[in-house]
Amino acid sequence: MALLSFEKKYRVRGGTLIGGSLFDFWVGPFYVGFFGVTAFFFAALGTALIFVGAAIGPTWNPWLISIYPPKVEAGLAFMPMNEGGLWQIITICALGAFCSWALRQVEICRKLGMGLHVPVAFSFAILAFATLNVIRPILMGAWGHAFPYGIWTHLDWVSNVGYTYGNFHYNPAHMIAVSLFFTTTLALALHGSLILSATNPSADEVRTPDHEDTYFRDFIGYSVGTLGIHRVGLLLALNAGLWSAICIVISGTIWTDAWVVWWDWWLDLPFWADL
Ligand code: 07D
Ligand code: U10
Repeated sequence: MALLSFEKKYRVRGGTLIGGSLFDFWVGPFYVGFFGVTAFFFAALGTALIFVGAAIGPTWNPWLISIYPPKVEAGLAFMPMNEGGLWQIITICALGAFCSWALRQVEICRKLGMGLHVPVAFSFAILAFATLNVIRPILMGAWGHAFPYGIWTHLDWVSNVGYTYGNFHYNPAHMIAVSLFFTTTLALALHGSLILSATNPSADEVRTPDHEDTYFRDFIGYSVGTLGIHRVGLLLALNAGLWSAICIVISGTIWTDAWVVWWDWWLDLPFWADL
């Protein structure tokens, strides 16, 4: 069905989570919905507040503008605007916008009678963000442990936090997360190239999924299948985000030493501990 006639068929009321048919309409190509309105509100307010922070100073250089969280000494208190309060409200706006975005995805899925895989997947990104700037700071007792909103300063934060625990490469959950990120790109490259090679054959006929299956059976002795590769991809990608969240939430909460020390359990194994 052509896109425009399909849109006519599915652009009907219903499937909303809240507010009935209040915002149940489209503007141009976009579905609006209650959560479209809240997403726009939070995103606009958050962005405007970043400009307020930039105006307070000391720079308009986009690489160096930074909105800092409160100092560690302030603990978990609400702070005045220029002492981290701005950062606190922007964080609320960010989470408000991300959650609205996920719920808007849910409403669109419901309208189309589709599974909720996209909003579930996006929720893992939200979880990673919330872990960094809400869950871990609360567990450590101060908003000052969160990262600042600035291009350069958030990189400094990653570097500082990384070296606080010696060499972050020794964090076992970081190892798993990094491996999952790399494997995700491997799987996507395999899948993208396989599909393109099957649909752009040098001969004039497009190849079938049987060709795709057979390619991998010939090559590595196994094909996960056309539906399966998408399950593999989603599983890899979601775990990349999940293990990222795990690697940072355990740093400074249940593990405060250098990460290389964690590996002492290996040296202490009975096979060679007494040798
Ligand atoms: C957090 C993003 C959520 C996004 C959302 C949506 C908008 C709007 C606008 C659309 C999770 C946002 C939307 C803003 C957009 C429009 C128009 C996703 C998130 C909700 N590291 N490291 C990671 C590697 C080192 C350190 C993660 C590699 C050093 C610390 C990942 C290397 C030291 C932290 C990763 C390496 C160190 C991390 C990040 C190599 C520093 C974290 C991905 C090759 C000296 C962070 C949860 C992520 C983390 C993290 C990879 C090296 C420290 C696995 C490949 C050794 C302190 N590192 N790292 O989290 O786990 O995605 O965060 O050297 O906190 Mg590391
Ligand atoms: C995609 C897709 C799609 C599908 C798909 C897939 C992308 C449309 C249709 C594919 C996806 C998957 C299968 C799942 C996802 C994959 C990943 C997430 C990537 C990670 C993958 C792995 C970790 C697995 C890696 C496994 C490998 C590399 C297999 C290793 C195999 C070998 C080393 C054997 C290679 C074979 C050779 C060299 C020749 C064949 C002969 C033999 C095996 C017999 C033994 C050899 C002899 C008798 C000859 C003498 C020996 C010699 C010369 C040396 C051999 C050397 C060796 C190293 C063995 O989009 O949707 O669905 O499925």
